[in-house]
Amino acid sequence: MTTAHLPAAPREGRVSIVHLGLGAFHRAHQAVYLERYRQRSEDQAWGMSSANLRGGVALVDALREAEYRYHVAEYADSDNVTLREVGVIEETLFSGRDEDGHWGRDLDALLSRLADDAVRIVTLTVTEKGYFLSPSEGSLLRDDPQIAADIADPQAPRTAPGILVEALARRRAAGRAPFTVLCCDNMPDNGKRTRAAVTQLAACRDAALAEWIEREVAFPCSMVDRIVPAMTEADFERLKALGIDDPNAVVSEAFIQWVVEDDFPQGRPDWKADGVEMVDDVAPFETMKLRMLNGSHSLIAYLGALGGIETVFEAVSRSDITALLRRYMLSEAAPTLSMPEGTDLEAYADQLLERFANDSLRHRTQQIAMDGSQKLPQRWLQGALSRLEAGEAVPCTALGVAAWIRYTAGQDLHGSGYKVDDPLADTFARLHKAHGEDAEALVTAFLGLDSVFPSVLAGHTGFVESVIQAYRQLDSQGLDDTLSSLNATH
Ligand code: NAI
Ligand code: CS2
Repeated sequence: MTTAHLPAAPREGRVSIVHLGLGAFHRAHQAVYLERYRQRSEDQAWGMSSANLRGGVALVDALREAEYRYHVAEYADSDNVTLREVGVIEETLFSGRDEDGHWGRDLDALLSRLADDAVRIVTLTVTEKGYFLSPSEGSLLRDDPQIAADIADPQAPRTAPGILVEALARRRAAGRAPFTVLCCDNMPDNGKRTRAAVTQLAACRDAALAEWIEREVAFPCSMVDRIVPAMTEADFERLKALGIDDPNAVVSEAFIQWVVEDDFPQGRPDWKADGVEMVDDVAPFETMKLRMLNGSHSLIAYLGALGGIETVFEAVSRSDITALLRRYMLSEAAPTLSMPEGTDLEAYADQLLERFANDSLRHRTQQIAMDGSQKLPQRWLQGALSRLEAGEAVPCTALGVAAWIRYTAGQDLHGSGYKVDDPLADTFARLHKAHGEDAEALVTAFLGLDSVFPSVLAGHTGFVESVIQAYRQLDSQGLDDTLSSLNATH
């Protein structure tokens, strides 16, 4: 085992970036890029304040306790790990609901921080559902109880869009320039979507504020990539054996990527030398990553969870699953992409399979299976639609959709139960109860969920038929037979 130790940069930075969504990914991605920057630059203008708006209070407090230093264990493979100490977070805040049901413990501090002149960028990783947009149409979910609460009481916001609107309103009232909003969640056009959520919410409060935001605030899009699974007890033990006893540590792969649209009117760290790719248009990279990496991940997640396969690594150690993934990537995802000249999508697919095979990551299929209603449109459905419109079949995607529907029943193919974690979980339970064993009625009802499935897809007879057939086969013959008959058709 080769272990490299990288201590954090000794200097203190000034808080000029606020991050919303202090989860595992933020600690191993945006914070690591800034740590790399601080390691090599004399510039002390860039430090971070990181906040949780929902859940994660224990991490906020534990990081405070640890004086905001923690470790990222970056595994190239099981023999090579870099233990990186990160020290760019200067403050952690929690504005969510505490154990007694009270909201907004550090909300005032967060809003004051966001209104501070020194703050120039706000980054976000609040998961796809944290923007409160309809996944298929991208319009604000005004009837969601949390958004409704932010509309009713905009000065005490609970949601990420609500916090951004209130902070921008304060800056506008004080005659300050706005900050740049940099979304780092896995969504297509993530900057544009964040802008839509923020301006639509602002318009519920003040049309002039909405116009000001539309005109003055930059929302660059970005593509982010690094596999950072939720920590397990085994991960903490593994790190202890390497001398790292750190409750705030995260494990990631060595690979890291950030492609960012260069639109930062208030400035940004000069982080190109740290590997950040600054481009004019992120869309091709984002679509490639969402359809090839995340699309494959979701196939692994639903088929794996149904088949009792616990991790991505275990899934891709099966040749029938890698055959399916390769076929999905090269025949159903790659042909839908318009990449800059010279992009080699076959090499990209090979690299992804290699990354999935990293046996140092315990990336659970159940983790990736979360929030499917928010993920399917951009990972599978938009690509499938364009293939079907071109007269091509999408058998791997149809199997994926069937597996997702079957997964939402809350019981795998061997009868073991699990919790379905999704904003639409109650709707799923209702549909399963109403249609039970009737595959045709069940699939039709699921494809009728218009916040997930575009109506053209739900009305495409060939696609609907192949989902029904895949559902029946999975349910009656199990995973192995379903995969072997699909792989035999290639
Ligand atoms: P995590 O579970 O460690 O953290 C989730 C974060 O989202 C927490 O800070 C939580 O408070 C916040 N959150 C959840 N729902 C929210 C809501 N409704 N409103 C406000 N905040 C909310 O997950 P992790 O690994 O940090 O991933 C978060 C997001 O980062 C993903 O959904 C994805 O979009 C993006 N991402 C994650 C990668 C990974 O491998 N973990 C890689 C690339 C992107
Ligand atoms: C995963 C992603 O949880 C999921 O849905 O597909 O978070 C994946 O790990 C990242 O996008 C990799 O960059």
